[in-house]
This record gives sequence, structure tokens and C-alpha cells, in this order.
Amino acid sequence: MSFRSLLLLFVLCTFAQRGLADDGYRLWLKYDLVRDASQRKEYQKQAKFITIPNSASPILQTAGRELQQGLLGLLGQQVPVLSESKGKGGIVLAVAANPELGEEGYRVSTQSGNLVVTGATDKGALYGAFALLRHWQTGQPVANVNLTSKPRIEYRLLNHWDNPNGTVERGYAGSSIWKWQELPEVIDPRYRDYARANASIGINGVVFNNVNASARFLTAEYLQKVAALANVMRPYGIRVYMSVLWAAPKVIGGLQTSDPLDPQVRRWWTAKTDEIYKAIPDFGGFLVKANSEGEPGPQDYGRNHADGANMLAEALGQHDGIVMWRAFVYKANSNGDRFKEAYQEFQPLDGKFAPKVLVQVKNGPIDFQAREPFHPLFGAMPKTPLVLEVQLTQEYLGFATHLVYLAPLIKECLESDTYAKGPGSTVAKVVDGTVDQHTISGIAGVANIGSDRNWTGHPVGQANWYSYGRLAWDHTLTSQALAEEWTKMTLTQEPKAVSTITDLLTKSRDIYVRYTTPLGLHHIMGQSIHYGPEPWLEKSARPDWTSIYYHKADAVGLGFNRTATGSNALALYAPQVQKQWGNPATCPPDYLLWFHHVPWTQTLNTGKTLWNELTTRYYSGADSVQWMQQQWAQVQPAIDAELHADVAARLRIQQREALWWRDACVLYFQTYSKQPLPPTLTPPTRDLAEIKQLVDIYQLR
Ligand code: BDP
Repeated sequence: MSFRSLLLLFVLCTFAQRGLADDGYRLWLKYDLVRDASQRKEYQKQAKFITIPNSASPILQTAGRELQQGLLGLLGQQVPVLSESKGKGGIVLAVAANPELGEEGYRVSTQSGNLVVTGATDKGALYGAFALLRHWQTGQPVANVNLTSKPRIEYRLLNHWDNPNGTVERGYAGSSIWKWQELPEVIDPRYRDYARANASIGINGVVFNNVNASARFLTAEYLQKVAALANVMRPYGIRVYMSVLWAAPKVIGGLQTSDPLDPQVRRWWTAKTDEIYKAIPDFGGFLVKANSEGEPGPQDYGRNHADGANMLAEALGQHDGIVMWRAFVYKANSNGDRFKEAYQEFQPLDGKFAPKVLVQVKNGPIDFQAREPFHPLFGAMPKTPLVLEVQLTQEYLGFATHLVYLAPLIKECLESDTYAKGPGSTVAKVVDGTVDQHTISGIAGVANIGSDRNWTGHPVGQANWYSYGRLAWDHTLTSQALAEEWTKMTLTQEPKAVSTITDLLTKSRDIYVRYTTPLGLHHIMGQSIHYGPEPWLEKSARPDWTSIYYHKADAVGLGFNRTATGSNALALYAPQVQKQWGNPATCPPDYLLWFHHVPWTQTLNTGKTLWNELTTRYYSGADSVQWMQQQWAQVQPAIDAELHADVAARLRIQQREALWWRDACVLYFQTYSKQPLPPTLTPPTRDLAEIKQLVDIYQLR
């Protein structure tokens, strides 16, 4: 070993031992020195060199660089990159056509003493390089490696809701990481680190700007800025897409109309699209929020969503791009049921969309609540590829102060059975295209990323970004396996701590549901800000922005009757789903109040009355946050001190606010149930008036 390598090893070891403060910037790509010396030696024996062909594309060069950088950290040695393999004991990056691997799949295996990372394309090889690094980073054995994988979903996107002025709609981790004012000249090194993180988990597309879009992004000035970012993303296999304002032809194009059937408007979009492709030759396409929450759209001209989407598809012409048209629409209708509105507008359009159009549907019918039944459009539009949209930023799940690991929420939706083509037609299989044999498929996560040093505000928010990307690649992975993987790569490898944290993460979403919206309650949070409890909210700009619209508490009971005697939203689902959810005795308790108005005194299939079950869940939810605190305290010796203290502090907020939610909801619903708490529960020490004041303080009203 040379003097330089010795010195490097010494420095790395000292850092590792002193437990230098971890500010979270490195995410899961930490590549700390492998602590187990014999394990490290094994890896070193297999990492004497890295080979990439002379003619390597920029993406393949990225793969080589990433391997080199990762191994420098893990093994404490600089591994040389060669253009030809030097005997055995190296890592060979190769591209070789292989129909089994598809466009982006990879295989990592041992061949003639070398570890060979093969992709059918350079992108596949890049994903393979990251898979190998992950393998070693999580301490897997070096022998008999055989990692083969290809993505189940083709378009795997992050959607940023970032504005040109640097704010992030529903963002809780600081301001936007995109510095529009400085672009295209200044390229913040953070952009590249962002691209690395995404590529490492298989994300291959990014929308930088908010769905409530500014037309500015379509101006020549901004196209240069977006193009500069696209240049950073490209070597990481990431394509750039754009949210567009429907009214752009009027707002920036000088036209009198934005009617999709107007020839001038069509020409404008075609010319604009060509201009975009000139600046960004691998541009991915458009994301559109139209006729939703006040945004303009084709309905302003008496046209429908298909008219709008197809016009954009036509503008894409021969370019290799897609249109993702959002189905998040609902009209103000006090007698209606918001649950049904997207379905009613979109389902009749099935079969009317052009081949390049995908309809983007949120996981549930209302809006990213802590628990929703799957959206009834899944399984109901067989002729249209549907993009599943999930929210990683915790708009309704405690922002960046509550620890809520979201993989279980995403999995719950993916694994729901739509019965569209018989049992087993899960949302996952609708989305990946296997149920209806679609050739294109997509998934989108609304990003939780901001300018905070640790990217996501709450350190565990990183696990949501991570697990989303991994699930987008392979939705069969389990929440638990992903929690464990992320923990090992990001927090600690100490086995007891890993299992404690994995358990804590996996249970956290259910705990959040219990202290906020148990038994299928939904949309009872603070007005506009969407934080904290406000079940008493009865007036807002629209009826479906209040809480009473959803919980329908009265002297008889609680919950929204969506059966045939109520709004009949249940009828939007397949008969098998209706059968199970339509009967309170067989409806899973988790969805009960989504579909039934249940008398306070009715005994549920859990054996308790509604009132007792509800209050017990609120109490056990809040108690469980204490359990989370205890679990976190136990892992302290295995975790970086600064990071541990940060999460512990956030858990203290979560504990206080879980009690806030519990007391607010129990006391408020008690004014209707008129029932005492079950004898095992200690009544809140404050009254409802006191709690209501708290809302004012928190919401800065
Ligand atoms: C809601 C958010 C709002 C978004 C909207 C959307 O409150 O800020 O613009 O969703 O998805 O959850 O379009």
C-alpha cells in the first residue's frame, strides 16, 4: 500500500471513529468505510480495477465515476479506471444487447474472476453500478453475486411543485433547490448531487416546476435555464419534463384564445414544442393540471380533457415525448361528493386519448390523506395508461416534524385489488400496464426536497424519497426491506439498531393515522395550511374544503355514507370491492368511515362500539408516539449524535401534537356522541375552547 493510500485510510478511519457530525447531505450515498476489516478485504480483492470501454458514453462514464467514488469511501482506496481488464479481481462495466433486460435492466455477476456489470444500454449499466454499490454498502457477501433486475414501470418521475420565485408549494424543507435567477450560467453543484441520488434509486424523469404552472417556463429565457439543468441530468439517465399552463398561448403567445381546437393555438403549441426540443433534444414531455382548483383548461372553451391532452400529443408529433394529464379535478358542489368527480369527468373519456397521453391519478379519490381507499379510476380506464401519483412531501402527514415512513401507504395502494380483470388486478398491475397490456407506464412522486442541508427537513423524509424510487422500479419490494436497506445505508449497520429503526419506520404511518384520522376519517385538518386538527371547520370558500363535509358527525353517528343510501360513490368500484366495503360488518375498519355513517353505539367488527373504538385508537396512537421516542432513544449509541438529536427533537414536537390531535378530535366528537370515554382512558385535562385557541396560534391566523 502506498503512503498516500495509507494516509487516506487513516483519515477515513479517524472520521468514522470520531463520528463526525452528519448533516444528512450525503443522503443514502454515504459510502462510509466498511467497518468489518475482513469484509473490507474481501471487497478489496474484487475491486482492483474498474474497466469501462474507451468509447464509453457519458452515462457509462458516470457509472465508472460513481463506482470509483463509492469504492473510495467504502474501501478506503482509489480504484483505477482502465479501458481493458487487467486479469482477475476487477469490476467490468459493459453494454451488451440483451432483450431480457429491457432498456434499463442490468445484471451483475461473477465471470472469469471479474465482477461484470452488464446493461442492455448504458443506462442499465449505470443502474447496475448503483445496485452493486448498494450490495456492498449493505454488507452483502462478495461471492456468487447475481443481481438481475429491470424496472416494472417505464416513466419513474419526481414532480417538484417549485415556483420561479423560489418558493415550493407544500414544501417543508426550505426553499426550492432550483435557482432560476442564477441559471443558466451558475450550475450549483447540488444539481449534480440531486441527479446522483435519483439515478441511484432508478428515477429517470423530473418535472422541475409546479403543476400550478407559471407560463414563464415556456419563454425562451426559461427554456435556456431548464436546458442547463437538463444538461446536468442527462449523464445520469434522467429526462426533463415540464408542467405547462394551459393558457400559455394567451398569456405569453399573444393569442386571443387557448381553445385546443383553434388552428392558431395548435400551431402555437407545435412551434413551442419544436423550440423546446431544439433546446433540450431529449425533452420528456408535458405535465398538465387543467380545469382544477381554478387553473385554466380546455373546458373554458367547451372542450374536454381529451381534446386538450390530444392537442398537446399532436404538438409532440414525431418527438419522443409524452403528455401526463392530471385527473385531480373537482367542482364546488355542496350536494355532491367530491369522491366521485374525477371519475365522472374522466371515465367516459376512456379510449378517447391519443397514444402518447397518460392520465395521472392520485392514489386516492380525495387528496393525499393519511389513508385513502384506492382511486376508483384505477381499473376503470382500461384503454388509457394511468400514472399513479403519490405525495412524498407530507402535506397532510405532519410536514417535516412528524416521522411518517410512507412506503406502507404507497404499498397499500399498489396492492389494492381493483378486480378489473378478475382477482389479482392490483393497482400495481394496472399502473405497470400488465392488466391491460399497455406498452407505456408511469408513476410520479411529489417531491419532498428543498434547500435544507439534509434535503428533506426531517431526516427520515429521505427514506420516503428513497423508498418511492425503489418501489417505482420494483413495486414488489416490501416496505420493511426498503426501510432496512435505507437504514443500513444512511443511519447505522449495527444489527439491533437496524431492526429497531426498521420496526419504528414500518409502524409509523399507522400510528399517524391513529392519532389523526382513525377508522377512515379524512380531511379534518387545519384549513389551507393542512396542519393540525380542525374537525369543527364548517365554513370555507367551498363546502368541500370544510371538515364537516367529510366527517358528517351528528347525534346519531359519524362518517360519510357512500353506499347506495348515500352518495353511492361505492358503485364506482368493481362488484367484489363493493360487496366487501358496502357492508359495515365486512368493511375493513380502516376504511369504515369513508363509506358508512355509523351510529356511535354500534358494535363494530372489532368488538367495541364505534365511540369506544374511535377514542381508543386516538389514545393508542398518541401513546405510540411515546413508544417511538423510546425506540429512538435506544438506538442512540449507534447513530451520529447530531442526527440523533435532530430526530429526537422532532419526535418531541410529534408527541405534543399527537396529544393535540387526540384531544381536539375526542373532545369535538364527544359534543355529538355525548358519551363518556371508556373507563381505561384518562380524559383530556384541557377543554375544547382551549384547544381551538391552539389552532389559531399554530396557524398564525
Ligand atoms: C393539493 C394541494 C395543492 C395542490 C393540489 C394539486 O393542497 O397545493 O396544488 O393538491 O395536486 O393537495 O394540484
